[in-house]
Amino acid sequence: MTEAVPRLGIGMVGYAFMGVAHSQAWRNAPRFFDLPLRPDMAAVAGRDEAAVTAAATKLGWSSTETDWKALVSRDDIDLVDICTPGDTHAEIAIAALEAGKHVLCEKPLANSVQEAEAMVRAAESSTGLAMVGFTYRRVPAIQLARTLVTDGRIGTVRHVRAQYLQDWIADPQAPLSWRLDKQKAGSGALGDIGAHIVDLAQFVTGESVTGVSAVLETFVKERPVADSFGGLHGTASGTETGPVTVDDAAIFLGRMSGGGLATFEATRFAWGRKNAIRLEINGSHGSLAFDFEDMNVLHYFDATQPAPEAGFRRIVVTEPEHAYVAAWWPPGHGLGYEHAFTHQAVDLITAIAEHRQPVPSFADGLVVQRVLAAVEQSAANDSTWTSVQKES
Ligand code: 4PW
Repeated sequence: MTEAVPRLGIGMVGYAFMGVAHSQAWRNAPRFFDLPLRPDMAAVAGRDEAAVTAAATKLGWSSTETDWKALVSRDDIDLVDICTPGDTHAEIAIAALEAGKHVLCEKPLANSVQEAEAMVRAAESSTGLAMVGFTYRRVPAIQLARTLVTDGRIGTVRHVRAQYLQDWIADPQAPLSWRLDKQKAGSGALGDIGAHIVDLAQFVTGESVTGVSAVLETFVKERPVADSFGGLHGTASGTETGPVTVDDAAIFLGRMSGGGLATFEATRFAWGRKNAIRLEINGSHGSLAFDFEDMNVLHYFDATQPAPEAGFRRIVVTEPEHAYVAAWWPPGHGLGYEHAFTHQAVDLITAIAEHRQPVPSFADGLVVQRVLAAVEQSAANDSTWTSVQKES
């Protein structure tokens, strides 16, 4: 008789867009991967009792709490999954870590460097393990890009060209959401999507961003107040408007620790670009190019090949040898947005079972937070070159 797989009680705080994505990950991870621990979707927390009860039924959670503190103190919860806006990350994560729980926290880690530092300290002194949700690392083509860079297949990194382009507020009538409120979100396109491309640039190259020169802009300063929201889109039937208190777009130059130069562009005003996360890296003897809107593909140029036959190769990253793919479908059948969340759950569960630090850690989240802070500081000082704070 085989031993039963030990249980890992999950408690999730928040159940909107990210909560839905995380819920499907906890549900699907044990159905496709052989896991050392069985995630048990024990409880979901939200302030509105009727809404959280409906979400629990729809998403597959066994019980509900209307106070996240009650969820954090439950004995049947081993891991607290934070899917709330950034202004609550630090308080919930620190309380959970102090209670000895493991934590998965959505990105960006916090709304300020100070909060992120406190979260790192809490993680260091807890028996719980902590991870930040830079989910796009778990796209198989991104994993392949990192492997090719690590294996020296493009040589020394000269250029990183990173863009995260969306268009969901390009229409000035698109209503306000918490993502446009500095109090809640910390920043706008910078933290919400710019954080991802900073993390991806650092993850794929294995280097860090050491300094930046930045501009931030808010194109539409006043928007309709929303009646309701689903995903990124809301509806507004009234005439009331309110201020946008974050950046709509963030553009910055950076220097990489290996000597290369980087450009970053994060905007929600790129009509037609829905979730275009584009990363192109030029090395001393090759290049890589990725676009999330064609997420199962990585383009690779090998400059060591004879020029007449050295074109960009289009690698379809759906072979069983590629990261995570063997658990899913036959070659060519492809993965989507949600699979990266499932991979994130798999990697976290495995790290917990093996008692090792999951990545990206809260310390990795702090590194990104410091880049975001340097960008804001530079933009506030007429794009003055600003060094990214090193570890203290
Ligand atoms: O992955 C992205 C997020 O980090 C999503 O597409 C939306 O933009 C929601 O928040 C950010």
